[in-house]
Amino acid sequence: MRQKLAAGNWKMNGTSATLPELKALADTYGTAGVDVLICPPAALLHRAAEVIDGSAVAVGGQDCHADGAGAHTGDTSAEMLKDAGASSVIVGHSERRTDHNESDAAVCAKAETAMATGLTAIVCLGESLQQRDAGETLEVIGSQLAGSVPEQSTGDSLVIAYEPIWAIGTGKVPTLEQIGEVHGFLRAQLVARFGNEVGAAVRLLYGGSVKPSNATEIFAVEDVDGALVGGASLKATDFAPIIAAL
Ligand code: G2H
Repeated sequence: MRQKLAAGNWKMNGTSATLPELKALADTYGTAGVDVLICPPAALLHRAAEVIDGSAVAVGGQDCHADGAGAHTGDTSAEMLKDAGASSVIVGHSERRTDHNESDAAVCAKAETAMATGLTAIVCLGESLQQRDAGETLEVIGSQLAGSVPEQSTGDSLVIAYEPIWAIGTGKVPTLEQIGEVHGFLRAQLVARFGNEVGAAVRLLYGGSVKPSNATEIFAVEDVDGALVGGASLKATDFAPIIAAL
């Protein structure tokens, strides 16, 4: 039985003034059977970890470098995230793949380092609208999965987030059939590559314009084990009903 996961990605939003939203969430949430994770910007992580201390809410990073340490100005290592209190890190979000030209191999290297450091890697995948319209969705997703997910992945160290690029921050959401098709494909690919036990244990999140109003129907789709939520994770009053829908 896979534990449901509601993961919030604050992206480059939030300041110390946003931390009371996290406090409100931490004070309210500890639902049995549901993991709650917030990934604030790296500069806020330490303070966010203090805010959630003793609660059922966890914090994570939004990216890490593939190297353990070194001359990489502006980057953050997996060890630093862990030291600041993170349990997980998002890697390969489409905004990083686009803004920083991250390839599947680069994402895989980051995920490997995260796992070796003891963090759960939340590996993001997703097709563009052009690729969907061309009927290439499963081919693209299969290729990203093969290239971005490390060989040593386990049911605990790996989470996959399916985020169609055209649904991110746009208010557009795939049909439930489209979500189900991709999640079913991902599950089958994971089982084929890692075997039944690991393949069945990896959690598959849907991400892209998840809101309180659409969460219930999305979570009812087979093999959707939770969500990676952007905009609607910034306010406790938006994120709480999404958690409750799981
Ligand atoms: C997709 C998602 C969070 P939003 O990027 O990862 O953002 O929910 O704002 O579409």
